[in-house]
Formats: sequence, structure tokens, C-alpha cells
Amino acid sequence: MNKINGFMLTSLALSCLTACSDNNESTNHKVTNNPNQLVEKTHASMNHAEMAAHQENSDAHSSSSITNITGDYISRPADDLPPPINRHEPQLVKVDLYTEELVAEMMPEVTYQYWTYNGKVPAPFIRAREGDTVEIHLRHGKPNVTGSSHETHESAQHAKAGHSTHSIDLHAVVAPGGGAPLMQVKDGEEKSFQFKASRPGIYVYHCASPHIPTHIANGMYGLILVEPAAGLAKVDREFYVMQGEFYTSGKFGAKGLQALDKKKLLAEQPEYFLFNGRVNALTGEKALKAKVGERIRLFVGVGGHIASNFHIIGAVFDSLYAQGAITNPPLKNVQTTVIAAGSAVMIEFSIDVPGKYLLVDHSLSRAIDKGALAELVVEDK
Ligand SMILES: [Cu+2]
Repeated sequence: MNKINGFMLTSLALSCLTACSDNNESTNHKVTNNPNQLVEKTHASMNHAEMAAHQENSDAHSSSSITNITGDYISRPADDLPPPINRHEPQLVKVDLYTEELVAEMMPEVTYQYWTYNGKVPAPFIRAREGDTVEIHLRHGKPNVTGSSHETHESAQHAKAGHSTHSIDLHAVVAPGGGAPLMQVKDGEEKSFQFKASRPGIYVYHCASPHIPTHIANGMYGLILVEPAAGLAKVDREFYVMQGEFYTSGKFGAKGLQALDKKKLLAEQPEYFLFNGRVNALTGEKALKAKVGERIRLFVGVGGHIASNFHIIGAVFDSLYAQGAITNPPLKNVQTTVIAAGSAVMIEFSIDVPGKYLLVDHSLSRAIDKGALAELVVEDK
């Protein structure tokens, strides 16, 4: 057994590919009983047949061949999060993540090569309970995909594109790099580690591979909630929203495939400020929906590099758990909250008057001109 940075490494057999929620099973996993151990394994996850298919199709792996996905594919719906935890004992929570680079619409006629966890922005919402052992599996590349739909390309192309390695740094992990030193995965590799969810809160996680700001700017971020052991108050609705900014080569709305403009990234001058990765990701049919009087809980994070001035036009945050500190007493009756880059908040409120309420970054040109706008539609009971 190796020791790295004080954490013991053992091997795991890797198998499951389920969603990021409660999971009682630990089948095929040799899990240590000490939850403070970080567990890691590397393996080339393509078998020979898959590798052969990959090679045969390698001619098609030029950057121009990456599938264009039209429509609203990239954005994760705001109600896509695991349900509240309803148990009183700690358990093992297994999380399966893979990385995927894919070209998708940022708005109609504007496309961008996103780098993602599990194909969406933001990444899966991870939900655990204080005291749980969380086991993160991270695979570089979509599992069980070969042939023309295989988004990944050859190693050299990965390297040239700057995504030869991906990883994960979870702010809920109290260990060097948030786990990232153990979790650098190259094309086709998979690694895993365990940590004890010891600090309740709502935390950001993100890719931490060079050049880190580029990986984050391309969409590699999500939230992990560690519920307090006693649980959270019961509410009627929960939603998952993350703000991130995008540094496209063309101006906001410029048509066609947009490259990342690194100069704009370094200058912190994005063209887009977006909720869940796309213009109008959370409006119209995809708006947040609730009924008058219902208790609504929002988890809102900033995955990007620029803090949000988060506000809901026409609403007041009855309870704001600022800076991810969900076990502190909330601030009451708050109009707008700053959400730092790499932070998140929990907001609880209800609405008395039916209608449409706009979620915005109150640096309002970001909302009106650069995309940072979502809708909450509240209907009569
Ligand atoms: Cu990455």
C-alpha cells in the first residue's frame, strides 16, 4: 500500500456507472473501513475490441469531425438533482463521473466546444450526508462509446487541444488539492478515491488540470452538497443553478463555432455570463416551476471565475445561507447576494403572487446583454 500526502492508497475494482445519489451497494469494491483513507486506482478502461474500433475510426477524429449537437443539449435542467437524503446512518455514496468534450449550442447558430463532466453544464449534483464516505470515480472519456459517435480523439489531439488530462478538486474534501493530485486522468484512464464528508455545506467541485482556468472556463464544474447529519428542512421544490462565464472568440451572438479566446480569459472579459451553460437554458419550457406558497430551495453556485451578484427580480430571499455555510443561521430577507467564484449558496423562499420571476446577475448588462437570466414561473395553487 502506498502513502501519498498522508493518504493511503489501495486498489479498487471499478464497475458501477450509476447516478450520483445514495447507493447502498459496494459491489466489486474493496473498500477500506477507514473513511479517511483516499483510495485510488488507475486502469486503461478500453478493452482490446474497443481500442481496435477506436483506432479504425481515428481518421474521423479530426477536430472538424466532432459532432455538432443542436438544440438545448448542453444545459442541465434546474430540477436535475438527487432527492433529499432520508436516512440516519452514514453510508458509502458512489459517484461516477466521466469527462467529455463536445460541440454544442450556446445559443441558436452559436456553437462551442464544451469540456464537461457527464456531458452537461453544470456537472452532476452530488448529494451526501455528513459522515458518509464518498467514493468518486472519474473516467477520461465517455464509457462504452466507440465508432463515429466517439467524441474523444487521439492522444496527440487531446494534448494539442489542452485536455490531455482531466481531474477533480472538490471543495468538500479536506486534503491536498481537494483530491486533485490523486485524480489526474489521461485519455481512457479511470481513477477513484474516497473521502469522508465531514463538513456539511454546499460546495463547488471542478477540474484542476493544466491549464486549470481553461478547463473551468469550458464548463467543468458542479456542486456537491453535504447535508448535515440531522438533514435539511423539508421543502416543496429544489433547484440546481450554476453561473459561469464563457470567453468566446466572437462577440456575444456571433454565429458559428466559437473558439476559446485565452486573451479574454486572462483579461477576465467574457462575452457570455450563463446559467447552466447556455443562453436561455432555464427559460420558457425549461423555466423553474413552482406554485404559490410552496417552499422553494435553490442551490446556486459560481463555477466560473467571476463572482455573481445573484438576485431574483420581485422576490426576497427569506433565508440565505451565504458562502455555502448551511449549518449557520441564515440571513433573513435578503435582496441580492454575492456568490464568490468557487462558492455556492443555499436560498429558501416562497412566492405569494403568481407570475414570472427572473433570476439574474444584478450586474445587469450580464443579464440583459450577455445571457445571465433564468425564469421562475409561479402558478396559482
Ligand atoms: Cu479538465
